[in-house]
Amino acid sequence: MRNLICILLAFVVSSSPAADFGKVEVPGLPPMASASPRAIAWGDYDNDNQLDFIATGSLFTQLWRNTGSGFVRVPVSGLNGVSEGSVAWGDYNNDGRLDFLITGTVVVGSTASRLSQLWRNTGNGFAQTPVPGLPAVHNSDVAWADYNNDGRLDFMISGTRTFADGPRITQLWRNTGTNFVPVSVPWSGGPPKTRPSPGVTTTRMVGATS
Ligand SMILES: [Ca+2]
Ligand SMILES: [Ca+2]
Ligand SMILES: [Ca+2]
Repeated sequence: MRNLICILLAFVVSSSPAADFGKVEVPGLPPMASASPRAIAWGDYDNDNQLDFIATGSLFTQLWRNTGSGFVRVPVSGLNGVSEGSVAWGDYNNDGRLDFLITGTVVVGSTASRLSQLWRNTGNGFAQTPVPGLPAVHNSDVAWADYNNDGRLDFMISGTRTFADGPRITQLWRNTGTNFVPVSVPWSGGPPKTRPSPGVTTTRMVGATS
């Protein structure tokens, strides 16, 4: 019986498809400094059934379109390069085109500041869409989800509002159909800076939702 199990296991292993990954060069894609938090999000923003991606890193933000045989960079007018940020795709207005949220540190001249911006996919490019009251953050994360099942994507945002390590925020914003409004989420887990208990893990959420 033991020999039979070994033979079956050997058959399963030998008949399993081997993982076949190889490095794909993307000429022009800048390296990301290891000390700077960065983010990459996949999403088929032009609906050609080929996943594209947007990357942020050391004060850059770049959209790259999948041509089927490689990637080409697509300029987004007015989009700042950021570092210590996050980016996430989501079709917040249900027009069938992926939009995106981006946060992070931006430097204009010699002045560093933070941003949190929603960019709408117009079909011919992207246009920044104001979200009144949305806090600008860095060391941040953003994620889309329809938490209240009304058919409209909402989002969560977390991060730091100053360069002096605080104040930190984590907020849920509800999509009303015409705008976004913050939602009060009662917190009973202790002071905001309480560290998680041993064994508790947190998950960074970066991805596309269509
Ligand atoms: Ca595509
Ligand atoms: Ca959209
Ligand atoms: Ca919703």
